[in-house]
Amino acid sequence: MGLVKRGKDLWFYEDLYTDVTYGFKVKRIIVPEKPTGFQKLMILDTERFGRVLVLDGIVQLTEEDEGIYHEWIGLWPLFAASQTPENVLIIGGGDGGVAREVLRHPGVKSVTMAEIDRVVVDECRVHMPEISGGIWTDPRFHLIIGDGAEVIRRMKGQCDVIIIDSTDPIGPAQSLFNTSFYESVYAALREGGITIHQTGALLLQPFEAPGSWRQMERIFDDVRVVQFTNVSYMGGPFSLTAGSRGRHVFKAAERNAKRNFKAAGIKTSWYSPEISAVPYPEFQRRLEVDKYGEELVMDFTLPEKKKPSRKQVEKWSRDLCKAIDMVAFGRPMVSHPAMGDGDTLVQYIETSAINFRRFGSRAAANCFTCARLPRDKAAAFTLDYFGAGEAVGWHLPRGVFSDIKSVRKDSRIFSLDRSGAPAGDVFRPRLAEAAEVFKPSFKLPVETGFSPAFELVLDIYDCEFDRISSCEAVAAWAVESARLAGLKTIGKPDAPDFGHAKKKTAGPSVTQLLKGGSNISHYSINWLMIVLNLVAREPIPLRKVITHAMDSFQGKKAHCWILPRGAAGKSLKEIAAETVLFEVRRD
Ligand code: AG3
Repeated sequence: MGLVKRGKDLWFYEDLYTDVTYGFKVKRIIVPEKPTGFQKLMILDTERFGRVLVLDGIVQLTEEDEGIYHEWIGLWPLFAASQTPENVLIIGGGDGGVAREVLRHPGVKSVTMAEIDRVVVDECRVHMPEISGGIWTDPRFHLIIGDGAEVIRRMKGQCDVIIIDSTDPIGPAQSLFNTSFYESVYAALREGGITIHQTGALLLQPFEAPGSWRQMERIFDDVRVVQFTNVSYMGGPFSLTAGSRGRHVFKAAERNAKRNFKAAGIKTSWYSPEISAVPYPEFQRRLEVDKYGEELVMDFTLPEKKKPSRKQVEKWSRDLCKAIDMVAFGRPMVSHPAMGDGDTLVQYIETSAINFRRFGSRAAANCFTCARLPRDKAAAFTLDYFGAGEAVGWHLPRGVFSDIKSVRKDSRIFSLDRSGAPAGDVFRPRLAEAAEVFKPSFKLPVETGFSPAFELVLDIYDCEFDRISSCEAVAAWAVESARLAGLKTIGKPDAPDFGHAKKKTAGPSVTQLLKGGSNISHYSINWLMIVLNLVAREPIPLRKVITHAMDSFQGKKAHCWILPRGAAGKSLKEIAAETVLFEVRRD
């Protein structure tokens, strides 16, 4: 909405969300909105908040309450560390507020600020000089105009504290929210060092802090969220996500803070080591829960002459949601109401989807969650519901950011008993090279007659935000992908927005129903990845389909599983031997 006239008055309304906003009365436009080459900048003067810096329609700071944010993000990491923080790196922070706070610490010897946008630095210095205060004449302060993601690569092991004072992960700051950036932050820290990153409003951007937490937890030795509240970042509890190099750094954080704050002898208005910055328990729970993607894939024998009807499968999908405590999104889709051989039912759930199909007397069901999955409950409920006989389960770690060897170790293939628990031996998929799988001599299980269908499970990492965040783009990709695969589509791709545009879910989902199969994909805009499942009864050109998906989303790495589906009369060992896992890189 931006600037809006209300009667005689001019108002500003923030543009961060599409369904909620807040506004304030504008006294004067100090810098009318203008492009900087990276983003749009505007500075306003307001009655209530003083001057306000707005980037791309989002409030970055107000003179009235900037101290709250700058003290917490600037001072929390300085005081939490056990060593004196001598070298500090700030990524972003062009207004100078963080540098101002950091330089108050008497032990700090050097502060480098890497800001990509010179216009932010210049305009704030002219129109809001109090924000940066005396930093410009402080010999300890160094400014680099450049991409923080590049600057940091040159600073191996040099920094005690790295503060990432970025905009939200849309626009120029996107490259600061992915795994390779966090890896370079870790590499730039000294042992015992701390990094901290602004990660959004916990309630209104519910996937942002968990998304960063999840990536950071795989790289840093410990991670924690610091919660504070100010007025100008709409939505109440706001998050800073901190990571440490060294396992025991945060365990001593509170104790260190009290001691170090006292020793530093500085006066603060908003930060205090006595104030608990621990997130509310519900937010902590979400951080823990949203860390994992898991999929349970089940093939089981149906009781003789029992072919479940569409109604029965629909009820299974609804009741399974209840059993695993997930909310169903929208209504189930079916490729054919008769639910004959290979026909598919897909039900989106709050974090991904569940689906069912049948091949003769074998049923094939998947339960996928981008959150912790109560696996045994899902299996027990399903096997009991359908009165299943002999059953095979694959338990796959999805979107876990691990190396391919750990992914293999965590991909389990087992027999399932009615309690839902694995019974007997547990197998792992066969690890293959992409080159082997992409050779014409490689045969899919449908080509050898091993099984009536196969499933390609694909996790694509490090995709480009713009390519994965639009429903239209992902829908177009799904159609093109089916065409390349030579698979017949049924109807149009279903790519609903269950709220990702309003930041209520982590990303869009798309389902393209196919004759005898389906392509069900989910796009996580915080993890910058696509997780896709393609089931088909016909062979497909694997290399073409996989590289097309990676090219379409500019993904850099993919983990791919191929699973035989619906195989009857095969031993668990044979099924495991037909299950292949491989990695594809696109450099
Ligand atoms: N940088 C963080 C602004 C975050 C706004 N986002 C939001 N309200 N969700 C501010 C720069 C101040 N130095």
